[in-house]
Amino acid sequence: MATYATSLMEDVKAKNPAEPEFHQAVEEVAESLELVLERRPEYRSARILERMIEPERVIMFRVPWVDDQGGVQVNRGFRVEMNSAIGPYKGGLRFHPSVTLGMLKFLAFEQVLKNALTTLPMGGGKGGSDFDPKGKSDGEVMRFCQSFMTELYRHIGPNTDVPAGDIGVGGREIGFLFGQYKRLANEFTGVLTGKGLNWGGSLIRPEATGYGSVYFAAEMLKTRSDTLEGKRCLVSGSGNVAQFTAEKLIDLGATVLTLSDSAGYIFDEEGIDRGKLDFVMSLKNERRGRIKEYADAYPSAAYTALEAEPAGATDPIWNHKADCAFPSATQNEINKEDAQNLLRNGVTVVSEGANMPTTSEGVSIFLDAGILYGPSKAANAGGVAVSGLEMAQNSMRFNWSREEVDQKLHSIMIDIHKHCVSVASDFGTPGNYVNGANIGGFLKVADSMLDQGIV
Ligand code: NDP
Ligand code: 2IT
Repeated sequence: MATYATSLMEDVKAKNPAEPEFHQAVEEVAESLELVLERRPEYRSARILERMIEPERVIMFRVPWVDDQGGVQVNRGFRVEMNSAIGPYKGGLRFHPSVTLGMLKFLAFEQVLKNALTTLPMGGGKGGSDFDPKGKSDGEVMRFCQSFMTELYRHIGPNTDVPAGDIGVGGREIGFLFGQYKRLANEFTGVLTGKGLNWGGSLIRPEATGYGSVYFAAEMLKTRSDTLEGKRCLVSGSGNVAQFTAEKLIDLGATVLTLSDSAGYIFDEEGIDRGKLDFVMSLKNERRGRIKEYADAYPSAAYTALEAEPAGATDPIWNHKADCAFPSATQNEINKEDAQNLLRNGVTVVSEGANMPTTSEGVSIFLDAGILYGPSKAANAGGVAVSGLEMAQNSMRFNWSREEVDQKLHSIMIDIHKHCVSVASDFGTPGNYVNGANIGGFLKVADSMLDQGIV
């Protein structure tokens, strides 16, 4: 690691102890920026990166609620308002027991650069809670969301900070959060994205992250005169991103072999077709069941439980013969050995639907091998891009059709890809989408910060 990144990382670790995911995210960007800071020393003297890694504001609050047995529960709520240089803070809310301040700082930092890449005017933020929606009744989820919003509402607004969904926060949760915001603020505004279609949501927002990740993979393949048709694809997760990644892959003639949840994964040698995907959508979104049930319903599939695996162990989902991988569950789900397994099994395309799903060692392995590796802040930017389009539609008090939003999403993903390719080449690392995304996102935010003075 070069000098500037090394000394920056020493400070980051001393100042932000016990936040390993945040360190990982900053380190990757700092390494890409060595190339930029040599050429543009004014960023260094203005301490742009040092400012960018310090959240503009962090809100941390108590979220008390009453469970179905009448017991009092207490969770912790957060909103990290990271950077507003190019627009209002924008980014999802994650409800998962693993949520900590450090986890959300990593996600908020990534979001700042990702949002800059979308070409739309959005700053970056992230929030959430250590609340686990799994196994909770609708009433419990509603009471939790109402309590969460009772504090959060005073910090957000359509021109200030616009949250959305992430792990554990989908249409149901956004509905409860929006209802409580409206009641407290006495305003009907586009303060959240991912809303229902009847009350200000955008068509294609549920599909956007998964579709976008597939569009990005298709653009990468185009640089090698290839397409997704007939490709064997490994997809992890079975939530929002995984479902619509699978849907678009099926539409484009690829074969989807796997899906997973935190308990295990299914491998279907015959491929997951439209009918089987409908089963998964109803299983996950309506019955809120486990992916294991897929193997009970379809004998062509084998289920492997992961419960006994220690954290950081090799994940067998990445050890099948395939052409493409779409990690769409969570951070660091591909470690060094998983990356090696993917290469050994013939994978030449990785498009990251999840945020930072590959460890630093895994990323180096992909880059050294010269495969088509689309890092999350570029490949999964379609979700927040359509959130930006939802904000635009709310401001206009008008809705675009499904075709119009999908076409805009597609052209945004093409532009992000093109921008990554051109920035990576400008900085002497052609084909390196990590540098392309990190530098491309950074430059827009950095120049805006320079214009706005020391703030
Ligand atoms: P969902 O909650 O809809 O689905 C998450 C899926 O990942 C579930 O299958 C879940 O399994 C699995 N998962 C979550 N945490 C873990 C874990 N610690 N270990 C193993 N499996 C896990 O979330 P999304 O699909 O929205 O998000 C998936 C990823 O995509 C996240 O990294 C998110 O940050 C990222 N992302 C999401 C966007 C969006 O628009 N929703 C936009 C851009 C990125 P289980 O149900 O068992 O927990
Ligand atoms: O990580 C992400 O980009 C998201 N969870 C979506 C954020 C958004 O505001 O739509």
